[in-house]
Amino acid sequence: PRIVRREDYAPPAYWIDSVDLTFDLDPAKTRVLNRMRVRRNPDVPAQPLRLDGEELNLARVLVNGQGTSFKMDGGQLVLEALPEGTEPFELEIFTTCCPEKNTQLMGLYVSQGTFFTQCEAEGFRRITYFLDRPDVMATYTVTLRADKAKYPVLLSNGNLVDSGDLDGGRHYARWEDPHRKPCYLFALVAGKLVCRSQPIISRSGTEHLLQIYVRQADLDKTEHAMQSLMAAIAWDETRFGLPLDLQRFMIVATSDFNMGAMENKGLNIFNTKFVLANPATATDTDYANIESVVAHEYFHNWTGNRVTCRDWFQLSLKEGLTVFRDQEFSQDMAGSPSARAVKRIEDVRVLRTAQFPEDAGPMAHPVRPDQYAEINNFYTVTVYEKGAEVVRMMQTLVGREGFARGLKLYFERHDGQAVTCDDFAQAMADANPDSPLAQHLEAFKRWYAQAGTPRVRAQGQFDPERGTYTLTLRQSCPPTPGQPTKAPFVIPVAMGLLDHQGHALPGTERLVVLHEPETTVVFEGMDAAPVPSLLRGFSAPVILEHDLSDDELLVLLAHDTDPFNRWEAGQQLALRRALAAVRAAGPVHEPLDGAFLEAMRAVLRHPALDAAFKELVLTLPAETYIAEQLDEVDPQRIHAVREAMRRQLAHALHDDWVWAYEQHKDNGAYRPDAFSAGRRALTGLALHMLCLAARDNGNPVWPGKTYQRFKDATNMTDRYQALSALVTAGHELGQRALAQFHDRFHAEELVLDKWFALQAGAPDRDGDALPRVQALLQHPDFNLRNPNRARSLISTFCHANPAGLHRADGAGYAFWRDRVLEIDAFNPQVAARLARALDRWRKLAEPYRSAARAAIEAVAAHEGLSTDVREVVSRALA
Ligand code: HT7
Ligand code: ZN
Repeated sequence: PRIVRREDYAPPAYWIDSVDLTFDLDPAKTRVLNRMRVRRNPDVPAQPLRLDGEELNLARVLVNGQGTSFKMDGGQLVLEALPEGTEPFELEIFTTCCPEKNTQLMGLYVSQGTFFTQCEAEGFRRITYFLDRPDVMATYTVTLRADKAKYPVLLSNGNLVDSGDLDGGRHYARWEDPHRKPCYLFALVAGKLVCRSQPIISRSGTEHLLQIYVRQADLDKTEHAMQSLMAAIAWDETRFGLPLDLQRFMIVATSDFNMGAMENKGLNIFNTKFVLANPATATDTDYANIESVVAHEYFHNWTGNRVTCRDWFQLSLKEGLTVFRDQEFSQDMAGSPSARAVKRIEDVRVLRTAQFPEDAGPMAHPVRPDQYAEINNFYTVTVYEKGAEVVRMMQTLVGREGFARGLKLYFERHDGQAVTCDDFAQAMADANPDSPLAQHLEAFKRWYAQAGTPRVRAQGQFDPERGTYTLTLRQSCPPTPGQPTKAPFVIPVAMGLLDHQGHALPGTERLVVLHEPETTVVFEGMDAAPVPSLLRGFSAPVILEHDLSDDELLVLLAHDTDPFNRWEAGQQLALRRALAAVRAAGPVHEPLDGAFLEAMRAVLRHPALDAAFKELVLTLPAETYIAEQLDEVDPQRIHAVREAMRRQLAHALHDDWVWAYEQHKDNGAYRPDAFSAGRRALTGLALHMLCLAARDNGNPVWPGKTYQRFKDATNMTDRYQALSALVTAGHELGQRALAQFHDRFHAEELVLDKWFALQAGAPDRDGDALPRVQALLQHPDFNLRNPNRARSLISTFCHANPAGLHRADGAGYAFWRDRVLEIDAFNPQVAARLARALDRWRKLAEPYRSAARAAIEAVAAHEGLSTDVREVVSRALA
């Protein structure tokens, strides 16, 4: 396949200044008339105009109203006989396409009788011939014509300027978007939808209309998304002085969507999962996700739309920055310092369980990749989450105010432009000339260029005679594909020192900026060896290695003023025990010791800690995270060890779990705020533990109580937690509850997704997970073509049930192989994400390794594989 390289970037040979599109919408044959004003780019040598197109039927091409010659070359429409000079000319292209056969969900497609578009990254070329690249920006006028009864609502970007009836029961609407935009931000929607409308007045006094369009039956689930949107608008004005620049801002929800949501200018299109919520159908996690995704897409209006990417290698310019902004927003919304820390811990958990493995595997790539075969494969946790960490480090290095100053300068310089990650970093540095960022800018930008997770090794030395504590920090970074050696990174290490009683030592808090392979920091006036608290708040996306003793970690867990490091100390203690038990020979015994269990009890019973924080501390590191620490991975052994640890926690802390449940179970009328959500999370964990303990001792009391709570619940969080506790513990009441849950919610698509996901992720017992999932594939409610449903069953099993997937008989891998091939035939993007589930196959112990390799090779050998899946499996095998 053709490899696209960053170094080959060249400006376009033509500019498209304006686009006038007319759509005659018909699911079987939609006609698209595209009239563009085009001009040669005087800075580029004269050459033919090559327009991208995919799965289009071309009917007519006119230049300034006259027929013209053209040729086709690898899907591109090539026009050679164009007017000389740099005067604009009119290019008119008439094509048709077939939205109802568009199973890839890229371009124009139909979902449940409604037309939707998805153009990022390269979907616009499936709608019309175009210069489908983000640095070509135009103004758009769009006329939509369709049957009025079937498609009463006709939407596109910008402002509605005209509408009316046509002959034959048809009608039309014309939209004008005054903002120049790249074609990936184009959108249209046409169908039977209703909307929640909300007029608002901004801080500067301008009026705007906010609208959320959904199916009639979903209208009562739009309030939270609207509240989130209003909060996001207010936040961006307050924190960064960025106002809403549109009269009308619309969100539309669809059940069929490849990703989470899309920031089309003024017409965001969302996966229903990130819009719809009411207390009966959505969990606290759903509520939190909606808040952050609604905000994320809204924030793109500035970071992505007003200033966009020059080319797709710069994707993190908009995605890393916008994820950082949505993380900050959610922290601010959470309120208390403790709730902010909980959000930070959750974000770091995602980074460490998903991005660190990516950075250590065959798909490792820099935040700004150097090459790709299929850009859709690079909407990754590296570009998004590690990209956000890079932006966060900039804020750490220039301070919060300095960061706002940098953003202001970025918009002053680049509003309306398509730019690069260098432009962003330069604006940040120029706005903060005395900062460590400006001082080390070129070295700092290695975060964009070098893949791999750096390691920082910390060693402390106390000298009782001099009363000094010397801390040495050394960095290194392992090789990644195509990058055998790495230059030093700029790593901000936030830190402080404690004494062994847990008191913070005054004057020891600082930000150490490591920019060389090794740095030494000396602390004077020390009476005794201190306990270092390093990388506070996870101030850099690195792996910290240290030789703190268990006792020192226990001090940090009990006393650190930095809540992130308190949680981290608990995770380190658990990880040490998990790794020791995994590495030990023979059957798994009890991996946890009294000191660890007492420390966990102390956290659980702590009078001043928030419930949400306790839930995080008492949740053991994930199996995939444990696996990442090992050179050779036996997934069954890791599962057995983690399960043994969970059971020990369940038994040893039994009375404490009962206490935690009783203390936190009553929360009044449902509100999705961080405080009550934390209480529900801890209640849920307590029920999981109590059902697990009951499994061993055969006592029916807690399963019975859990089942009762499942039935009596007044919100989905409590109901789902209870159901999950029963199913995860493998209790027979779980089956009864699953059936009742299905009966009650069979008409709610998003709730059924939870029903499938819960069963797909339930622990494997004697190899029962795979047959369970195979049976669910045959369930009448299963639909492989719907991405949410396919992900809820298949991706949950392949990505989040390691013991179910990694079977000694290789049947899990055969299942993966068959599903990847089956899905690839109609939706390569979804298939390629599923294909990533075996990225780390090389680390597997035998017999898993050989069986996994055979399955990947079988996929690679398949004829007609998409570019998407081909890129993933060939990198895996390289
Ligand atoms: N910017 C959006 C990316 C996106 C996307 C990319 C490829 C294929 C389908 C897609 N849907 C949405 C999402 C975001 O980051 O906001
Ligand atoms: Zn985004």
